[in-house]
Amino acid sequence: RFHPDRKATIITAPFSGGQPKNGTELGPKFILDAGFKSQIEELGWQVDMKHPLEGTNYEDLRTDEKDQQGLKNVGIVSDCCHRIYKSIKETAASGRLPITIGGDHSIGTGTLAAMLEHNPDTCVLWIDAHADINTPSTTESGNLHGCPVSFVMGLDSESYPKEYQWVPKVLKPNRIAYIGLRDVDAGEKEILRKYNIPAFSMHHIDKYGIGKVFEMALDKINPNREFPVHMSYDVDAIDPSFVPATGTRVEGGLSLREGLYIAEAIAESGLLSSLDIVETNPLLGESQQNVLDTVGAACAIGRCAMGQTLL
Ligand code: 5AB
Ligand code: MN
Ligand code: MN
Ligand code: MN
Repeated sequence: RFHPDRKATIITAPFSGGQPKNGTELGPKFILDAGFKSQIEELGWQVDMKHPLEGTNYEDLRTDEKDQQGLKNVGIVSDCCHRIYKSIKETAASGRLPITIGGDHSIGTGTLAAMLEHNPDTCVLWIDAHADINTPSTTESGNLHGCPVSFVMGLDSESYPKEYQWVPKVLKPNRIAYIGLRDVDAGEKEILRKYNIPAFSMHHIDKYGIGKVFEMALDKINPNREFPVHMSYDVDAIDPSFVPATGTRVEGGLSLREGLYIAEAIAESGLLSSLDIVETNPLLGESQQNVLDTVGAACAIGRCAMGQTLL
């Protein structure tokens, strides 16, 4: 419904500065080498590409040191997010659907900021084993891929480093829902409870089934099915037996079918306005097959979200 003329832009985000493992920056290359662009074109989309991080050397700058506040790599994460933000804003303004392929999930700050400024009614489905809503005060790891949601929500904003001052505080707690959660930090649980943020964990999926959970999530944030939806898909939502090559694996995740169902259901709704596919790390995984499985699942998420299985 939101993109009847089927124009999309793939935005590459080869970035690993939001977490400590090498390889996440290779996600976009592997996903593109697997044929992702032509797979989306075969579904009838006109697809172009943008590479907003071209010319940066973030990997050389990434460190494991925490700053005084306990955060890692604030400078490069903020710079990266700002580039992604500008690129997505331009893309959305030109009437195209941005598909951002990561890269680690810290880039979510850039995507959310751009899509919510583009249309403040945008609501967000965050598909993840993790809630990624730590603030600079609650994060224990200091890894900013665990914090992207809090910055755009402006939670605990007095604690934000100056590098993040550009981030618009545009996301309301009643406009985001989670699906797939199973590893949520104590501080994050407090935030989810305090702001009454709809969060569907693996427990809910077992209890109600994925079809019902998807509807329940949309009922919370988009009851009349009238607002555009940004779907931020962390591949670690899916069980590591299907998606092994990712940096923060958590057992007991979505089956591959459940994971793809979510993407199919958002396509079916016609509400998708932008998509992130993040946290593929081709250097992890024990075998070549592990990497192929993970890259294959990342591509399949994209195809399903763009309408592959609609009849
Ligand atoms: B991901 C953890 N909550 O803050 C933290 O992969 C994990 O983007 C964050 O979902 C995982 O470091 C971030 C323990
Ligand atoms: Mn995750
Ligand atoms: Mn994540
Ligand atoms: Mn992860």
